Amino acid sequence: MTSTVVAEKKLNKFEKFKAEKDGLAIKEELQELVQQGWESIDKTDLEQRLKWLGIFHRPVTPGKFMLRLRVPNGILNSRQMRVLAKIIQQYGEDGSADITTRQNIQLRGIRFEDIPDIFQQLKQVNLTSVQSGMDNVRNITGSPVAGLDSNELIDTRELVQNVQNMITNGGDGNYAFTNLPRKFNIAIEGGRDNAVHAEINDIAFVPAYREGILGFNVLVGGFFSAKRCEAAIPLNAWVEPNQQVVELCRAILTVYRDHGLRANRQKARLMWLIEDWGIEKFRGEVEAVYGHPLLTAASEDVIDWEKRDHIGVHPQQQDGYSYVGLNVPVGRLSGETMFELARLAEVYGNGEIRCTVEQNMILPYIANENLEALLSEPLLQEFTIAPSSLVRSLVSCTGAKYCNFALVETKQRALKIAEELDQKLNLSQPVRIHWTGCPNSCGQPQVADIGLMGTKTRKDGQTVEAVDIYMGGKVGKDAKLGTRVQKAVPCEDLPQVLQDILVNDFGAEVNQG
Ligand code: SRM
Ligand code: SF4
Repeated sequence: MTSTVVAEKKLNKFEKFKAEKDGLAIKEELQELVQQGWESIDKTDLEQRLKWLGIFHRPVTPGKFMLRLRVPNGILNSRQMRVLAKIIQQYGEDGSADITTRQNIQLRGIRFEDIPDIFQQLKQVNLTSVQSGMDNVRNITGSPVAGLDSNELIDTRELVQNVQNMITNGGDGNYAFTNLPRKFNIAIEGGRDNAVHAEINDIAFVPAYREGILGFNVLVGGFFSAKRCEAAIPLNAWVEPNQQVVELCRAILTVYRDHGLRANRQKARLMWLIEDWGIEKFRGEVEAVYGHPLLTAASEDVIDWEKRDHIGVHPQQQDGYSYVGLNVPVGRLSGETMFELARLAEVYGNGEIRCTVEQNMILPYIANENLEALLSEPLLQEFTIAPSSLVRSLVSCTGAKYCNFALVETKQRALKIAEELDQKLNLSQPVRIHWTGCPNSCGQPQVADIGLMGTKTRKDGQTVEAVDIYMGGKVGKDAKLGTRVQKAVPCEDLPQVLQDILVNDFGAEVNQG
C-alpha cells in the first residue's frame, strides 16, 4: 500500500477541519463574524480559517490581530504604502508593521471589527491578503532590483504577479489551491546573486542558458521546519521566462495538492512527497499535468555572484538614475515612517518602494542630481544607507512580543546586542546574523553566517531564554545551509559568546579604549 493511500485513511486534525469547511469559505462569512464579535467566533475559525484571509489572531495580545499581506516581488507603490500607514496609525501604540523575510508586509494591532473596511481600502489600491497563511502559497519572492539592475538576466516582476494571480484568482481567492497539504513557498530569481534564497523554497526558478536561450532551471522541495530543513533539489527541468513558469507552478501545485502526504503534518511539505516517490516519478507526474514534455535542465545556472544586500546607492540600468537601499533595523516600521517612505518615493523617485528578504527597503528611480537631497532627509538618518556592520545584515523573526510559538524575545534583543557589538568591535567583513524565536525558522538561521534559534535552558536553578547557535550558512552562489554548532546558550551570556565567535571566526578586533 502506498503512503498516499494511508494518508487518505488517516487524516490529521488540520485535514479534518479543512475537509469540513475550506478556509477560504470564511470570506463569505466575514461580515457575520464581525457582527458576532471575535470573542464568540468558533475556535477553529478564529485560530485557523481566518488565516486563509491573512488574518492572524495573536493570543499574546488578545483581541488584536496581525494582517499578513501579499506583496508580489516585494514591490509597493506610494499610494499602497499610505493606505497601510493609515491603517496602522489608527491603532496608536499598538499599530506597527513589519517587513518579513519573504519581502512582504504584516500589519499589527488590527481590531477585528475594522477588517471589512480595511479590506475595502486594500482592494482600492490593488492589495490583497488572501491565502497568505496556513496551507497556502506564501508571498512569492522575486529579485528586489528587477528592472533596475544593469546585470539582471530576467525581469521577474510580471512573472511573479502572474503566478500570484493564477494562485489567488487575481486576489479574490481560488479554491483550486486553498487546501494544500501544508504551506508552500515559491521564488523567482532573475539576477546573478540569488537574492531570494532560491534554495529554501518549495519551487525556485533560477536563471540558466539552455542551448543559448535564457530561461530558468527549476529547483523543488526546499524547506525549513522544526523537524527538518532541506535545500531544494533540481527537478531536471528548464522553462522559458513566460507563461511556462505559471503553468509549471500550476502543475507542481496540482500534483502536491492531489498527492502530497496528509497523514502526518510534520511530514507534509513537498520534499516528503518527492522522497516518497523519487524525483523521477515526481517529475513524470508533474509533466503529465503540465501537458507537454518538460525540457531537461540546462547544465548549469547563471548564479555566479556573491549575494548583495542592496544597502546604499547603486546605479540603475536606466541612465542617470540610482536605487537607494535603506536599512530598516529588524524590519520594523511605524505609521509615521511609512508615510514618510511614501512621500520620499514620490518626491525623489517614481513612487515605488521595494522590500527585500533582509527586511529592508529600496527606493528606486532616484535621479542622480537628487541623491544628495534624499540622503539628507531626516528618515535617512533613521533608515540609514550606512548602518553599522552587524546592524546592516541583521534579520529577525517576530519573536515573543507577538508570536505564541516563540521561546524568546527576538527583535529588540537582536538589535540591542548588534548595536553593542558594533560599538565594541571592528569588523572588516560583513557578518550576517539571523535570529529566529523557535525551531520553525522563520528568521532563516540556517542561511546566516551566525544563526540564533530561540530555546530555553536552565541557569542557576532557573529556566531562562537561550539560543542554539548555527554557523556556516552560505548564500548567493553555491548556497549552503548552516548547521548547529552550540546548544542552549543563555541569552544573557550571548554578547560575550558572540564577541568570541566574531573575533575567532570572523577576524573582528576589539576596540581599544
Ligand atoms: Fe513563519 C509560522 C512569521 C517566514 C517557517 N510564521 C509562522 C507564524 C504564522 C506562526 C503564528 O501563527 O504565530 C508566525 C507569525 C508571527 C507573527 O505574528 O508575525 C510566522 N514567518 C513569519 C514571518 C513574519 C517572520 C518574519 O519576521 O519575517 C515571515 C513571514 C513571511 C511571509 O511574508 O509570508 C515568516 N516562516 C517563514 C520562513 C522563511 C521563508 O519563507 O523564507 C519559514 C521557513 C521556510 C519554510 O517555510 O520552508 C517559516 N513559519 C514557518 C513554520 C514552519 C513550517 C513547517 O513546514 O513546519 C511555521 C509553523 C507552521 O507552519 O506550522 C511558521
Ligand atoms: Fe514565531 Fe517561531 Fe516563526 Fe519566530 S520562528 S515568527 S517565534 S513561529
